[in-house]
Amino acid sequence: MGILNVTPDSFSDGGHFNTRERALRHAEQMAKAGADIIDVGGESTRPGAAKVSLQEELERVIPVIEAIAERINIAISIDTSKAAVMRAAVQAGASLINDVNALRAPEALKTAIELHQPVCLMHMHGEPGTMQNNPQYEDIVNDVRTFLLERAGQLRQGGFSTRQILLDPGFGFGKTTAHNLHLLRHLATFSRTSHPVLVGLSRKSMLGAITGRQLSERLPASLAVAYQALQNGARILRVHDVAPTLDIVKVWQAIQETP
Ligand code: 8Y7
Repeated sequence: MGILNVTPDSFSDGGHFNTRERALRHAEQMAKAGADIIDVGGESTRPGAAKVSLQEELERVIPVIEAIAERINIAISIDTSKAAVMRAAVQAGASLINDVNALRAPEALKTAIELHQPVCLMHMHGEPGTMQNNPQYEDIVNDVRTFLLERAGQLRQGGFSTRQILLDPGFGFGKTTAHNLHLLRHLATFSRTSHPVLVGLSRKSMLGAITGRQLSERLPASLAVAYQALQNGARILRVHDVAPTLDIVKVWQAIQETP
């Protein structure tokens, strides 16, 4: 899964044309590099990021989804927590809902059930603005697992099958580096549920904490954790660097297929 952030660039003159064109080119590059899914997001969920209005989020992501659906043969995921964005995105061609808030926003659960597209439920402790302020857990693996299975149960009651509900422990969302490492080490707890497991570790700050590297220098560390995630049962990797990630997926697969 290649990450496509659709947030206005500093060169755009108030309109969204440059942003859209750049987003489409980036999507084309990731598709060519071998991505199976493009995850389109219009609201930054990074710690401390400003919230985006519904209108603004729709204006950012919907034209991009329409353009990708029209021009590229690839699955499109919509990264949103808002019910109205989910609805418009699926209408425009998205076939996966990626919600870092696990359908807790008003109407989100009901809307996802109506739309009946696969959903990725991600665990987040607290709110983006404050989630990194001393997060605490009783037992992180169990707490995250219990939360995700409760949310999954809601979708199952709405007629979803286990395979249509992806689980994601939400690396970096209200977690210390120690919490993240513990979740990665015990990721098999999530794959053992029979739900597909999706992870987002690409360039995250825990990798900066471990290696001392800036964002732009975190590819080797990102590949190392991607490999470990595959080994522990993850089947969808949400990444910035599609081509290098696909290489490590191929190496991992070749090793798995060897007796
Ligand atoms: C994740 C995510 C982000 C993640 C899923 C970033 C939207 C922060 N991280 N969605 N989104 N899982 N499912 O660094 O880990 O990419 S945004």
